[in-house]
Amino acid sequence: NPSFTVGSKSFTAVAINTASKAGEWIQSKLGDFNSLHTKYSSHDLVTEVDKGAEKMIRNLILTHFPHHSILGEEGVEPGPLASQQALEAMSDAEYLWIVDPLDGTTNFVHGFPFFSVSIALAHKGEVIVGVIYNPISNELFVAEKGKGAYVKGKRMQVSSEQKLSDSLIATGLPPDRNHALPINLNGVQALAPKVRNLRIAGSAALHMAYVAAGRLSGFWEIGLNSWDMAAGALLIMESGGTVTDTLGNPYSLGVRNVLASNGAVHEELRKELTAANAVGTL
Ligand code: 2AM
Ligand code: CA
Ligand code: CA
Ligand code: CA
Repeated sequence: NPSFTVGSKSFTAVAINTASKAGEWIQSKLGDFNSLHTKYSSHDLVTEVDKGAEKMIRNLILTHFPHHSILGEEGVEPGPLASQQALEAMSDAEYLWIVDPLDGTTNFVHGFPFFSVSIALAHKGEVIVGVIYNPISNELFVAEKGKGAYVKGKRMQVSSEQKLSDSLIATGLPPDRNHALPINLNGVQALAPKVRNLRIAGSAALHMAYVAAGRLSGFWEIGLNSWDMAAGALLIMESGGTVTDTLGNPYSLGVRNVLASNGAVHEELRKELTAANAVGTL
């Protein structure tokens, strides 16, 4: 079993402290930032706040653990190939921090208050700590492998819905308009009439934290990256839920097309996505 500390320093305490500091800074910049750039297209935004938050997070982590590796969204060239290559290049690291400094940039830019900081720590490729912080609701979601998951100090458990027709399910609309988006829209079209309702709120990490907290019964999305999911996946598994890819293979850091649920509706969701040609091929 990996330890959660080096000397007296707790990995989890550093993850919590770092996510909180970055989140408070991001919140202070809401409606007060200048530079806005697009990465691939007008759908894919990045701001000085994304970059500043990542810098802050890197510095804080490296202050405590100078020999650890860090994979952060803003340190990687845009596009699916570069992000897969960056993950592979770092897969040898014993301790790898996986960071999305601001998940939900589009929401942040528009002042829609649903975004988060996501920080995970993997030991030899397995996520052992996951923290997601929503500065607007002041909710901190924390999981340690084998030790459960908590929001604001309260133990979380996934929802109890047994059928899709009783379930609130979330997804995302990926910015890749040519490939990932049409695949995901197949799923939206097929599932919308079958679930209680769908939510598309714009932060994959927060959607996953909500599955862990039992506020959503499931979530799927095509074309995500490791930093969107690493913390959320551990939160869900430690809350009693199930995380796979859209084909049903177990979660790992390399998963791009994710299916997460309370477990009970997992198979029903997977079948619907398969029937709708919405599992993706990335
Ligand atoms: P971001 O805000 O950190 O960029 C919404 O569907 C989700 O898609 C968000 O979690 C968003 O993360 C993510 N996302 C944004 N750009 C993306 C891209 N180019 N490829 C895949 N996912 C992306
Ligand atoms: Ca982004
Ligand atoms: Ca993200
Ligand atoms: Ca981001």
